[in-house]
Amino acid sequence: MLSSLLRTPFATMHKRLVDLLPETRDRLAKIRRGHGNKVLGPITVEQIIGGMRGIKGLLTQTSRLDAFKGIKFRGLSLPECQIRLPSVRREPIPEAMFYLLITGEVPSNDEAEDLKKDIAERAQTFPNYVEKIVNSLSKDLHPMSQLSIGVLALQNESEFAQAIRRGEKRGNLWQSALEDSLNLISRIPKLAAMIYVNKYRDGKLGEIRENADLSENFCRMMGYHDEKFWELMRLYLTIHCDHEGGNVSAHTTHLVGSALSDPYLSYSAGLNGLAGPLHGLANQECLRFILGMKEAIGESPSEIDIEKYLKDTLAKGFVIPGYGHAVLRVTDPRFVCQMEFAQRYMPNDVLCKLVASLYKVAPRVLKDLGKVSNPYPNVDAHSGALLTHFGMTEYDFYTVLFGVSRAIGVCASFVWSRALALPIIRPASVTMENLEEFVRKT
Ligand code: AMX
Repeated sequence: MLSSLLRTPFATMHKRLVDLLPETRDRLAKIRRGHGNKVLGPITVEQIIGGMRGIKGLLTQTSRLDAFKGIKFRGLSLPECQIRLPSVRREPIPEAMFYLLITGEVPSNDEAEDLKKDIAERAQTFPNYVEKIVNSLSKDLHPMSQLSIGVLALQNESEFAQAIRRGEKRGNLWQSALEDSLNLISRIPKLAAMIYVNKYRDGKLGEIRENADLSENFCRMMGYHDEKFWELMRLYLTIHCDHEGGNVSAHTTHLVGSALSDPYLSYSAGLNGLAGPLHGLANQECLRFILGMKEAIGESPSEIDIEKYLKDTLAKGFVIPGYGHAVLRVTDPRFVCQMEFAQRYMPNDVLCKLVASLYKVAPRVLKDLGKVSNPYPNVDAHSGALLTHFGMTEYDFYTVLFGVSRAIGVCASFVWSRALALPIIRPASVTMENLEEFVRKT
């Protein structure tokens, strides 16, 4: 069975995973056997009502989010990833990130290159029937709805679903999960590019190159030929790929996958969560907000003008998009990376300067509200200004870019969830009467 799935191009990553499996399974079994009944933390009534904030209830191998240090991918911070992962210029190629998330190891250039070729090759084979479905969708349909439909349509290709049908042992399901994951990660850029050219261009896809990385090919398909834009997309695809297990898109994918739904069914569900304005959709809202601010108070407003604009926005009952986070309590390192990118490549860009000016004022205004847990910018506060610089102004498409990236992280987690044979997720819930009874007794 294993040999039939050992395709030469990604044999290194696959073989490494095969090596890592017994020891990782053993580590988990030891924890479970020896310490399964130990208590990791209490659960408060507030956490039950308040979106389970801070409850540790998920096992996620690929990344961990620290409230003060930000995201670490397999123990590596973003700047460490930028230094250590194979890149074209400075930003890591997305394939290297997937290798890291899957194996926990930094790939050599050759290993990253193998995976890059495999992904480019898989991208060439896109099912015709899915193309027809996507091309038949109304241009008015939000790009995220189109993306979710497209991923769902790809499900017909699922090797995982076939493995389930033929009664494959649970312990072997990671193999077809990896196969589906590689296909999904390879094909989702084309799906996204089709949505882009159908909705905003003439419907014609650019050609992809066998020796190009996922970022370059994605940009080419959408009709972007500026190498700096490819580099921005590398940054974009790397920083958005994973944010531990509890965020809505990762959590949903994991939850649906725990029912042994295949990666396509699971990620289509995850995308629907990503499309929410408090999660991934915030990136389109951020650019709308910056443009609105520019229109209202000009290109280089004073701090007093910005403060007034923010206060007016809040008074109307709107949030400041791109600010705040459920876990982070500092400026998101993913925002910092993007600010550095702007300073390096486009120091005089008007929108990027506005983003920087907003950063000087918004934390103070949000702090003054007295209720905001984190008044600092998150990943979404900057990306729209960078994309607009290169001509990608269609902000209702931005969450699709997030969706292309997030596939990398959630698929790596999906593979590990099946490799560790994690069970179906089924937490318990309480009624309001249960809570009232509990508080009466305590
Ligand atoms: N502007 C205005 N008010 C904000 C705010 C913001 N940026 N961030 C938080 N608040 C408010 C909340 O609405 C809440 O008000 P309420 O008590 O009247 O309902 C209060 O502050 C406390 O919320 P919190 O504990 O600070 O945040 P949270 O963990 O409940 O929610 C988040 C986190 C991200 C949803 C929230 O900060 C927010 O709505 N931010 C703006 C939208 C955004 O940028 N989302 C993207 C997040 C990153 C991502 O997933 N892509």
